[in-house]
Amino acid sequence: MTQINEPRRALVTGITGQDGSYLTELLLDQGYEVYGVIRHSASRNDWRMANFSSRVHLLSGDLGDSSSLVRALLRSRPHEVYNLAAQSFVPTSFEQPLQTLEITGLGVLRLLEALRQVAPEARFYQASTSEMFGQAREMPQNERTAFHPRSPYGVAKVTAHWATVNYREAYGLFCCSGILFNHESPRRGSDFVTQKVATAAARISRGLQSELYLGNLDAQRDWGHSRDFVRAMWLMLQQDEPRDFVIATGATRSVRELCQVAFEHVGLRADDHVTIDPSFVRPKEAKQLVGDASAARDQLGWRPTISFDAMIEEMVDAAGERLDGFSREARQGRKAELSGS
Ligand code: NAP
Ligand code: F7E
Repeated sequence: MTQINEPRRALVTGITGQDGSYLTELLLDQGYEVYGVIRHSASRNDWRMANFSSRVHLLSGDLGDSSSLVRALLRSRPHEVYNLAAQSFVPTSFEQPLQTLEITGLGVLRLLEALRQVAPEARFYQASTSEMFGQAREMPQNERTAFHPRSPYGVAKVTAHWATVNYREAYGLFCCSGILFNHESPRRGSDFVTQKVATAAARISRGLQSELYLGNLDAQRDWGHSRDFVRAMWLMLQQDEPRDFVIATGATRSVRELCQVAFEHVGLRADDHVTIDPSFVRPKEAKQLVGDASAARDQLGWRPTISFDAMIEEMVDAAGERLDGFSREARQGRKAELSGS
């Protein structure tokens, strides 16, 4: 039972990822006690948690292991559960379709079943995705648009999405699915196209490389900022009734335009450096995705605040700062070696 003045507790899976880190910062700012599920890793993978790692409780767990999920729920006794964990890179889902379905799809069913059994009062957020629309039947896509996933990742997320809807309808759990379009930040993983382009622009401007190899330059995405999008996750769990929302900016840009913005920011021309490499072209993909987030605007009062250009420029600057930091460290290391200290 919740005591007066007892802090709200949130359990976050995927806390080491991009969204997990921004969401945790938001929850801590709101006074939550935050528990994060982390899986074992041979080498440390906690750089995104640098701002808050001493302020959260970390619990060992994996979406492949039901017993660890039950334990995490029993130990955290959460009021809110945010499921952000997934194998989230689309090309890997073509190479490892079964593992992707196991974690990104069935893993969610494991967590929902654990929730139903040991924490049925907790509110649950599922990280659904615009990749479920895939070959979209209409533009823009909203909460009623039919799904037609174009990748094993999309298929796994559709499984998870319907499992979330089913646990809401069948058991009356407070389960919400946020259908989020692409969102990025300086904390984006290095293989996603925005981070790949931002890092290359920063490296090329410093003379560290000369070419950037990409796949489909004509693909169009609706790109927002992770910091804006995690706010929508939290808002969904504060409503009186659970329901699903599309979260998007409503504007699309092509990969080609992304390159132009990033390279212009460092005084270069993208055309002089970008080369197409067919190995980065996917077997099948969603060519254009654009979201209609009017339900989120009307019911949650949610709006994106960071523009595409500002976000890409922030990413290029952050990539540059990381590079300069590395070279400063390397110089200091070499100096220390030479002086024998
Ligand atoms: P991300 O950076 O790839 O983070 C994924 C997180 O999942 C990491 O913390 C990872 O842990 C964890 N994870 C992977 N496999 C796991 C497993 N078997 N058990 C437990 N944890 C596991 O993803 P993101 O960009 O923050 O996205 C967050 C969620 O939103 C994901 O579910 C993604 O599919 C979904 N989504 C993302 C976008 C987007 O544009 N960013 C759009 C729509 C939906 P490690 O650090 O140990 O690898
Ligand atoms: O690709 C094209 C590529 O890998 C974006 C994940 O967070 O958002 C993300 O999935 C576009 C695609 O993201 C390269 O073909 C061209 O059209 O950054 P991405 P994604 O596949 O859209 C959704 C909403 C999620 O849910 C996912 O978890 O860029 N593209 N050339 C390239 N993409 C990559 N990665 N690398 C290239 O060289």
